[in-house]
Amino acid sequence: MAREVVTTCTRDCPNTCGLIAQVDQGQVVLLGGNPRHPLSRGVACHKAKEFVRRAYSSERILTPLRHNRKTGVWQRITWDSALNEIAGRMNEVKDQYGAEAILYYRGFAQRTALRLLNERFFNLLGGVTGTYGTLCGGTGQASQNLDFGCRISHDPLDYEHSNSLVLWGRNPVATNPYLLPVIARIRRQGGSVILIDPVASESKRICDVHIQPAPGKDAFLAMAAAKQILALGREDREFIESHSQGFCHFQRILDSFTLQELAQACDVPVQQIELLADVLLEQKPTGILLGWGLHRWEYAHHMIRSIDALGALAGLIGVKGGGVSQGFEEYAPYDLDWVGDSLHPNRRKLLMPLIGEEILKAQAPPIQMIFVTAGNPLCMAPNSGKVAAAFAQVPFVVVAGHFLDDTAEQADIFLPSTTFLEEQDIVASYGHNYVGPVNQAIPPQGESWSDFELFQNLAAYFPFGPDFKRSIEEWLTLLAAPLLRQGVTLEELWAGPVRLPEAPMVPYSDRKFATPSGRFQFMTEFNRPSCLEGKESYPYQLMSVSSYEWLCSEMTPADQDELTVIRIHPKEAAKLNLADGETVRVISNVGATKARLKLDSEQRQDTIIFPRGRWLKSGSSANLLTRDIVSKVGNGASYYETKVRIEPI
Ligand SMILES: Nc1nc2c(c(=O)[nH]1)N[C@H]1C(S)=C(S)[C@@H](COP(=O)(O)OP(=O)(O)OC[C@H]3O[C@@H](n4cnc5c(=O)[nH]c(N)nc54)[C@H](O)[C@@H]3O)O[C@H]1N2
Ligand SMILES: Nc1nc2c(c(=O)[nH]1)N[C@H]1C(S)=C(S)[C@@H](COP(=O)(O)OP(=O)(O)OC[C@H]3O[C@@H](n4cnc5c(=O)[nH]c(N)nc54)[C@H](O)[C@@H]3O)O[C@H]1N2
Ligand code: SF4
Ligand SMILES: [Mo]
Repeated sequence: MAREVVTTCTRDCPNTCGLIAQVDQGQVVLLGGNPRHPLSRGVACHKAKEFVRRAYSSERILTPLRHNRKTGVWQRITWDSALNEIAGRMNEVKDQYGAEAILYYRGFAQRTALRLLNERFFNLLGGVTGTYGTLCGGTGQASQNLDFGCRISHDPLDYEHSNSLVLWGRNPVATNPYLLPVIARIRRQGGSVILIDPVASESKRICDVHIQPAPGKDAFLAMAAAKQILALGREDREFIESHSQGFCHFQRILDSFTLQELAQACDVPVQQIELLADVLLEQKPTGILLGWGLHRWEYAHHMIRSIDALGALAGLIGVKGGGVSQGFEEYAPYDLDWVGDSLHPNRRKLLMPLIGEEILKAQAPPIQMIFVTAGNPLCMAPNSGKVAAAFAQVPFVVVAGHFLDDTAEQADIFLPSTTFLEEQDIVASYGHNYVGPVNQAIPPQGESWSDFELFQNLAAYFPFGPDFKRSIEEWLTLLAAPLLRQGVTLEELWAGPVRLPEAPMVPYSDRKFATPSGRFQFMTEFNRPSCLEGKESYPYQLMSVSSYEWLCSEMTPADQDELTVIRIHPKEAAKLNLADGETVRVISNVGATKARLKLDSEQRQDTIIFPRGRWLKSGSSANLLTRDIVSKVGNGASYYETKVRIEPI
């Protein structure tokens, strides 16, 4: 008889599904959805099944390893000798260069409560160098903070009140399945679901209309729809006059363009702009959902702020079933004092989107040691070539993970990590308002340790060891204290998903905004970004989007034998004399890589769609091409500001 363990998917995914692991004779035989989770409602995605395969993969590394980076020889070692060597090197580096010569790089792969203690370890060790900025969602948050004071998204359960939906740069079929029943319900009831995406993504087939703007030009599209609403005299005057600030400046920006000019700038027919405005006006309330694709532009804030402004004009702010929503703060429920950042308020931080460059140029002290958990920056940070060069020059690298991926291959010491199936913890979400239990379904595989166990045991080598030595239950009681104060118990948290008691269903329904004026803030400035690269040599915008099949770079070494399948419009392929299935070289001003071509007449002619995540060692990796530049607002990685050309091999 299989045993059922209630748990939660902790992977880097906004869905954070409630899961049930069926365990038979100590093995997970099925990982399915928990019917008691109000959003995932018993459904888990195809990647959950894949995750079980990953957890049991014969290629997963289950013992600590030492690596001779010169000869390439890997050697199995004990945890004792691994920790001894790491602690010794930490002390040496600290004594010789100071703690800032150690860089702690925390990736995004797991965002559970106990992961906060990883940071605590490094704060107790001394003010090591950390990171700031993000490869993921910070740009959107920072941009929306400018308009709303504090970004708060509608509870996804609130979309039950929406009569229409706009998916603006979001691909729920691949990345966010809890939206699928919402979309189906709206359409069943005759409402429209509009996809706005330069890429014809997997979500196109579940939407009524696909608006396919030129990449990175959504600000013009949002402004065009706003202009149309104003031309019809249908803007929400009451909201504008009583609850907003800066509207006249925004209107001045709109006045500097004609509707035709805006339509041309985003390359969307006027008729589709009229349709968008019509849906916002006639199918109220419309939920506007921003995805993460929008963040990866240098001027992403223009796009996001224009969309916020459009939502405000259309009367969607603070309204049931409406709103302009994006993400949630997955660490909001916890007491962040335990991270210990205040111990070293002035410690050095490197800008994550420029991590290669930042490591290379770090001086006084130069980086002597890097410790990576839950990340694969060599593959996933922009400009992989530079990141690899930076790691190569650092004398001592420790990587904790599951497989020998690109980053692990640069390690001197590799530490085997558990998967969430092997851990006890809790996890909040960046895609909704539920905290879920992570209950241990199976014992740690091989000699793998959770990050918690790793840092607790490593702490024992230092004077602050006793501080760390508390049980999981004790730590969670401390970390989740704000939740417990709101009446939630740890027992409840471990039994199933718990909604954050204070999270609003409909933010800003009281029309209060944490902006300096207390009002919604319209965008008041718009400087048109110029195109940085020559059109002729690199004619295609590289859209290095999420893959439907896999999550970030979480694949196995065996998956690296194939080339990434990239999509291009057949007319462009014909111009270049390239055939479907052909192997090509993709070249940017940063680097080059190989890929397999697939012709797709639904794509724009000025884009190449290149799913991110395949490793460098496959010779077919998106970030060998991406430029390392940082967004103007929010310190985000502007991956999509990359142009490429392709050639036959
Ligand atoms: N299957 C799968 N699921 C995943 C992931 C994965 O790798 N694979 N990754 C996870 C992670 S880390 C995250 S952050 C989320 C991301 O979740 P999503 O935001 O849904 O996914 P993305 O692929 O990042 O971007 C969504 C869409 O934005 C579009 N886009 C890009 N630029 C523009 C633009 O200028 N304008 C408009 N309108 N659209 C644009 C892209 O073409 C893409 O189709 O998904 C998570 N879930
Ligand atoms: N070109 C391009 N690149 C992108 C993006 C893009 O749109 N285009 N999007 C970006 C986005 S949204 C994101 S979030 C980042 C993700 O970037 P990263 O977080 O760097 O990449 P992942 O692939 O999630 O890293 C997974 C690694 O974490 C390890 N791991 C998993 N769980 C654990 C654990 O519990 N403990 C430890 N120690 N290790 C663990 C896995 O074994 C694996 O090595 O990539 C970004 N990269
Ligand atoms: S949708 Fe996301 S959270 Fe849900 S099972 Fe799949 S990967 Fe995990
Ligand atoms: Mo992400």
